Amino acid sequence: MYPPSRKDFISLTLSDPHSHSYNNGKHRRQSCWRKWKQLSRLQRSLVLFLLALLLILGLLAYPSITEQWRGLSDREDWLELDDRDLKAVPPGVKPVLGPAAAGKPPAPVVGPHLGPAVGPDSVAEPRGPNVPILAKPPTKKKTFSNKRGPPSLQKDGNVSDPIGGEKQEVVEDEEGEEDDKEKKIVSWRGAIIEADQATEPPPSANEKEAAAPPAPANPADAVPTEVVNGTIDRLEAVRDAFRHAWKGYKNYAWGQDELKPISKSFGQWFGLGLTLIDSLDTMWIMGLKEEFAEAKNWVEKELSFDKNTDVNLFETTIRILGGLLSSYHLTGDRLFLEKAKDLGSRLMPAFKTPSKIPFSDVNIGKGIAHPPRWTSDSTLAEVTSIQLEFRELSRLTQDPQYQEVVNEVMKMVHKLPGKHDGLVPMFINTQSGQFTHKGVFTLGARADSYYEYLLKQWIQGGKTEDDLLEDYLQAMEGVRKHLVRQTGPGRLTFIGELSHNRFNPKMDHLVCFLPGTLALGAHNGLPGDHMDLAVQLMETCHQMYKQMETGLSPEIAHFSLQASDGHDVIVKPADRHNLLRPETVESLFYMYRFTKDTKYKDWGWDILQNFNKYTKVSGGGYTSISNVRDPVNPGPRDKMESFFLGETLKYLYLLFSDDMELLSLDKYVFNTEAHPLPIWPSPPK
Ligand code: DMJ
Repeated sequence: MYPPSRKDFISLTLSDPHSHSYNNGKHRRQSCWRKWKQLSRLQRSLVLFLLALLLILGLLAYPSITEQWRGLSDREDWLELDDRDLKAVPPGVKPVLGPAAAGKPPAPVVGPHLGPAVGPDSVAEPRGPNVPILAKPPTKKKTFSNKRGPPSLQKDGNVSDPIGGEKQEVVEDEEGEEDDKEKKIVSWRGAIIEADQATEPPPSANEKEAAAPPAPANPADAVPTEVVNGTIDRLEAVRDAFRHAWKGYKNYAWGQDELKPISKSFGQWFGLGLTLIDSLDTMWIMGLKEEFAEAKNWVEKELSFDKNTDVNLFETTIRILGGLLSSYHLTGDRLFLEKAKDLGSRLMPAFKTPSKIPFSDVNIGKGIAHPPRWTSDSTLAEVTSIQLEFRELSRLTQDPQYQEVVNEVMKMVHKLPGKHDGLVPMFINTQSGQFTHKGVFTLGARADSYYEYLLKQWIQGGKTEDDLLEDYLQAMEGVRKHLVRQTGPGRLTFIGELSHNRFNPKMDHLVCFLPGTLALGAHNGLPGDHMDLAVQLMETCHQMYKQMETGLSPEIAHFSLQASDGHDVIVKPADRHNLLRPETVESLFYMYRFTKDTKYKDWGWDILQNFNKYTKVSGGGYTSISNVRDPVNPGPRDKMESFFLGETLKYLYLLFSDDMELLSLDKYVFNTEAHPLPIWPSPPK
């Protein structure tokens, strides 16, 4: 005998009729069967009919029950998806820069990115009618409060408890609002961007993971926004960034050299309104008329060069003289030319040296120039990157003195011994006129714009000055021969440095001007392989951003030469800062103009977003940061360099514009501070 394993089992097992052991269940089943046998045939048929009827009714009711059940489980899936998506959304608004960094409560943030005002309680609506907003889930989740575990484990008590239940509803509603905020996200080229991602806070520690760019929740949302909206939104995003930067400058540093956006104060360098003048032509190009008018008014009423102040010849030339000349060309307003003339004449004493190689500093009030206190050397890039501006000043004023002094410098450098296949040392002595500190060759700090201005002077002058072209071509050959290498892991092409015949795989972010310059040369008829190198270097500069946790480049990158090394880009602790520099976006602009490859726009767009994410300061302004490897605490440095407005944002704007006639590269040449100057008309033959 096999006893039933469970007492409530409907057993069909026949028991052993000979068994005498006591079994109550068996006994009951036997008496049921006996009773069934005692029923008449009619009674048995009736019972069977009723059972069959019950079965049919049960089957008919099944779909609606399962439907209800499926509905419930679907929504639960939905909620899970919702949670996942929320994790993927970049962190919300929790300002840490600005007042918050100083332990003060965060002020509402003005979001320049996709809407006018974004704060903890407001979310910017994306511009344009067609910006896709991800489908919004139902906000009330209280029907499914079991997502939070059994009622007994819920903080606010059992949901069936009317008091606890009410409390629960309030909590759920608040969360619904939270969800609303978080789900206002737009998709842009496959990346999901929170509508107010343009706000400055880096993510908090536990949000770090969420800061990684998420995959779109819905493939339909991966449609590139550019296709949907056209380029206008990107242009507007740059304008917004400019307005935000300008707001900080206007509120806390008006008429001063540089904004300190965290402390809401300013820093002085020359005391000449550096940021204001550096920004003039950017505002004009962006069509920011009101801002331009206010700034012009300041130039007219407040700007005076009759000041007992020491200025750096190079910086003052490229930022202020260049800014004034460019503003004159764009507006036709002679105010700017008069100011440029005044400044140019005050800089001239710098050239009164035994060698005619200018001193680095000049007191524009007293008319006295001098080298830095510790040396009589000048930096090579500084004395060879003032030519575009001085030459143009001569052309405009019909006064040859400016052109003569800078041409003399170029002639001397052209003839000077000590170059290495066209590569130049970093210093030149103002007494002897000779190179000093020989043996170190770089395309980074102290030498960079020497190479840039060889090509650009040649273009400015109508491609007639052969010495400039010769020096440029020779130098690019020297670069190829001595400084170009590829990384081991990812075969990235980079430009290293040479120090007494030892190669150092180190590249300043400053070197990222080179892809743009090489492309400009190729566009002007120089060898096609210059363009090939430009394409490769552009990729590397892009990777210098992409491989960082903040998506922003360090000031200096080192590169791995061994294939076994894990990473292409290595950043030393002292080099992790980012000063909002323009060189990469500058090159992206040239590359897009000459190739029309939209990936360059996309790379620039990523950079703008990361500037917005990690360097934007509430209350106005952007700040340089100390650590591009730490998205949680990038370390705001409390300084907005004037070139962020003069160059970085201008190049981003021009990159996103498809108007090739907006500062056509066949009509203008940009100085090294992004101030466009006209290419001279060819002399009549
Ligand atoms: C600018 O002032 C100029 O572009 C200069 O040639 C290099 N340094 C800064 C920007 O990084």
